[in-house]
Amino acid sequence: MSPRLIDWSLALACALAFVTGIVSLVSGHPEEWLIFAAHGAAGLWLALLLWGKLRRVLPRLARPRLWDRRTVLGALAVVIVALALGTGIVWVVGGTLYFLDWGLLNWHILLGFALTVLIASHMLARAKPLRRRDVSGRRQMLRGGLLLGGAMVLWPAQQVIERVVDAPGSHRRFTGSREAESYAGNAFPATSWVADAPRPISPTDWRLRIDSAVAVPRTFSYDEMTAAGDELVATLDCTGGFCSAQRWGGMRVGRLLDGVALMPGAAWVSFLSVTGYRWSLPLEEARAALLATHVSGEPLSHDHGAPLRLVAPDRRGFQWVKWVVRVEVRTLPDPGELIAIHSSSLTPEGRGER
Ligand SMILES: Nc1nc2c(c(=O)[nH]1)N[C@H]1C(S)=C(S)[C@@H](COP(=O)(O)O)O[C@H]1N2
Ligand SMILES: [Mo]
Repeated sequence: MSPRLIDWSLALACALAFVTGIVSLVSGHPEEWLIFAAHGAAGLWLALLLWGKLRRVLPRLARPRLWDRRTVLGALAVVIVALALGTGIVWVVGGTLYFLDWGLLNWHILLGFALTVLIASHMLARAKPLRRRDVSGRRQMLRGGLLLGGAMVLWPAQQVIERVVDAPGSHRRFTGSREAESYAGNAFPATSWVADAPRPISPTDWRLRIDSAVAVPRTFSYDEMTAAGDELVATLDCTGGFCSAQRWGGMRVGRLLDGVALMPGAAWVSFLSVTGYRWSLPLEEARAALLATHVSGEPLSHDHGAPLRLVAPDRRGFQWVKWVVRVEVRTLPDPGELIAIHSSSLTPEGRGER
């Protein structure tokens, strides 16, 4: 393959890995498995292409006298690609590694962002346009096609081999997450999206308020929430890489909404934490979700969001708002929630100061 074709294929593979990686963070429904498969295949494609690229640039990299600023950028990109691929591969084969308190998947996500920025700037500094002869010639097209086809065959092959040899990584969920402490009450890991760490909330003083697009705002006490006695089996699946199936207990959001009169146009339901963290669901999906006070028979612990947390089946863990104090019925979606989940740990409540 011509150097230019390799470079443009690398950029395309990286773009594909980046886009599927971002989409995978908000994918939790089993029907969305293809996103995760495409992400895996994009990574394998990147790995195959990288090998071709390295064969070309290694001689130059080995002689520092030939380096210029762009070489340094390129070398850095190679190191980051290797780390991004490496963290993904080690995760898939079942490895565990913590560095500076962060697990493999969190590093993988960070490296993916860094890589995309680097490749984009490397392409701006160094990329040359594709010429007709870069994309013609049977041998060259065959090789390019083989690499792409190879990646698409390697992905399922790797899944099968892993299962046959029962590799430690083969028990992943389709999202890549590893099962932890299912149906064992509060024993599963607790985590925050950024660093939310509010003070414990006393259930006796606590009230849930439901307002906005409702005729008359209303509050619910902890006892009213538990008295509903609704149950839902659902799997919490954190993008950090663990998942846990539980029998959640509390009140169905549908039951909660039936307790107020919705205004015409009500279409979204937003769940707000005492820290300012919030996430919303379309009305119909929200009705089927649960506001949980209990997990597999135990009252929720503080770390898991007591007195009340959202259980949103087939949504990723970061959408399962903890320490819920308010439900806002909305007529429009809430783009601000994307900022709120990143800034909530800066509020006095999020830092546990109030
Ligand atoms: N208020 C609030 N809710 C939150 C978070 C947070 O940081 N603040 N983290 C989310 C993330 S990223 C996950 S994976 C789950 C984790 O729930 P757990 O701690 O019970 O395992 O809670 C979600 N709910
Ligand atoms: Mo998470």
